[in-house]
Amino acid sequence: GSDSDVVVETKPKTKRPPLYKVMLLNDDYTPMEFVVHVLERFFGKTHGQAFEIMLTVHKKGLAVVGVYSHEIAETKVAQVMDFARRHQHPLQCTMEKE
Ligand code: TYC
Repeated sequence: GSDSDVVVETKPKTKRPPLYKVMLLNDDYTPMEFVVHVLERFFGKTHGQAFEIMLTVHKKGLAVVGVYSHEIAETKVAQVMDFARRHQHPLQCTMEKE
């Protein structure tokens, strides 16, 4: 009967894909100009933005440089790590789920 009817509402689940923060880590050896170049080349930053972010990493130890889907984040990390390795700089780039 209507007394015992139970209505269970279901939420329409629109799943957004998880996002990943891509971060640069500070070190004592990578030249500042190289980091600025990386931020311009791989993250589409202007020279001014790139310089500011580089200084943040230098002073604080790390900074988020962009937020992307898993596949794009992985590509950015691989591109930066390869570019740094080819230039023999110890620059590290990592990603983390937001
Ligand atoms: N600390 C480096 C230096 O003094 C510069 C630097 C900045 C290195 C940011 C890495 O992600 C980095 N030459």
